[in-house]
Amino acid sequence: MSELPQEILDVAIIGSGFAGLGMAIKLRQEGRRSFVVLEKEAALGGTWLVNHYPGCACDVQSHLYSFSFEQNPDWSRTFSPQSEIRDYLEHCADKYDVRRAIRFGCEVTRARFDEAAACWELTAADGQQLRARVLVSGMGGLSRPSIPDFPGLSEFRGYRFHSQQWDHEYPLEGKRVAVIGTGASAIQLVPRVAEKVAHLDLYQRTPPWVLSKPDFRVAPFWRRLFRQMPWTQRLFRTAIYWHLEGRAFAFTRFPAVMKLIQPMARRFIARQIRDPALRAKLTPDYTLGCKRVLMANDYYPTLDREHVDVHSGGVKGFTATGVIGADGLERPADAVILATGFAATEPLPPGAIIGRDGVDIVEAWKDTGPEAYLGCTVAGFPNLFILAGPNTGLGHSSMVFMIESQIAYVMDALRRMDQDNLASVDLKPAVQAEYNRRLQRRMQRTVWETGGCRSWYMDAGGKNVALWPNFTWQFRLRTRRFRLNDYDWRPHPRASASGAVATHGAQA
Ligand code: N01
Repeated sequence: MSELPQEILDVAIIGSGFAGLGMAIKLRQEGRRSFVVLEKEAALGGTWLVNHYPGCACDVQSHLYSFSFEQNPDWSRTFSPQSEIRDYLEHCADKYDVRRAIRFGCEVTRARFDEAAACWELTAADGQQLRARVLVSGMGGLSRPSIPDFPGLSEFRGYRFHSQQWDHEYPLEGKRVAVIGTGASAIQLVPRVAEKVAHLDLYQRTPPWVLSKPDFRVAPFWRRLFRQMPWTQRLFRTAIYWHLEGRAFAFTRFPAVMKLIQPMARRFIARQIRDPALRAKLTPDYTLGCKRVLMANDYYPTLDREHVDVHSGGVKGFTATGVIGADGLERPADAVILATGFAATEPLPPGAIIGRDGVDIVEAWKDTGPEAYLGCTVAGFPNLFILAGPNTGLGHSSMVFMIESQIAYVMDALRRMDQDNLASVDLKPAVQAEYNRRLQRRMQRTVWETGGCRSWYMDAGGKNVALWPNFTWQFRLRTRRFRLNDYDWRPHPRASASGAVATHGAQA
């Protein structure tokens, strides 16, 4: 292990997806030079780099699912494919000159707050160490694949991989393949896999509600218009924003409205699935919106094909040669694709983030589940800012909007720390508790709580730790200013010795 470096950087950012990259760009734009982005992969892009399964695309309109300060007139479709989003992020890194701040292949395995020096000590997998005053996590909540502990899985001798670890080298042609899961990833990849394989068995535990996807090619006329008159694109973006924002009414305030959309979704199934038994299997019994509402035009037609079978009830286990369904029957499989989602309620492994008094963030969250203030700061973890943290996810709009709101909050915090010569800011436990008490009270009225389903938004205790139960503009308003009153803080030792912050006093 290398020695601790003497230099203390201003900011260390973990991850180079929308969150980490957006943070780096804002730091650069403000003329800050003392920062680094630590990226475990060999390239940037975060979730849009590592998820590259066939059919991978965004299910939020690209003209909104992009940075507000870098609108792209050249999106090829209303919902762009993964490769285009990854290229867009590459473009942003170059245009805003942040690539040189990224250390690729640097996986941070441990971050520990050093109370005396008021900085974070980071250790990477290869033993490299660095220190930074402020740590910004851009790791996202959906980066750790969830691989259920299916009985017999390790004995399965065929090929298997998770949707996030797609192996494009594996030839699917002519194979008998099992796909497990019917979430957002599965419905995108199943049609592409079905095109190639001899037989596909899809293991569904809970059917999703699926609506048609208004996915169109963006005609050259519109691209030209957006390029030549950028205000037209801003107008378009604003229209999409408010169109989607209107849905928050139904998701968070009047879930009964969701039931009015269900007949339309049922008709969508009926139009595309001929067999009544299969239709019944694919029709959810919970309120639309309780789990993520999915959009696809080719999912149901794929399930209606002769060589595709849907098996309800999930998976009982595995044998060396196949999968045992809920009906107890074993079906042979050459390959198994686990589209089983992410460990969203356990976003960090134990030992990764150690705060004040040596407390592990996993331990701090033991009783409450992941919780933060504005999804960003956690009591006992000074100078740590989490982007896309607990309860910032959305069921109805673009995460990039939430991320940009939080970035503005972090920038304001940095300015405030500089201005007042603060060494550390640590969220007051009472602020965190009150914020989350109100948030969870607000949550009770949402479709995620009342809709009669079990989703990945909930932790083991049934608490929704993933989603923001309100309008996104309300989140934007709340994150506009960093309020020092919400924090205990310590002045910088030099400032305190010189009396520069005497009027504030140390509250740590
Ligand atoms: O994961 P999921 P995902 N036995 O958790 C099933 C984002 N995303 O990767 O519904 C049997 O939704 C599970 O069944 P059930 C988006 O936020 C965005 O598809 O729990 N089955 C479910 O069917 C999304 O919500 C895009 O009963 C088991 C599936 O596996 C999030 O990522 C695209 C099981 C997991 O579905 C996650 O999506 C893709 C078990 N033990 C993803 N455990 C965009 O376009 C799990 N399942 C932006």
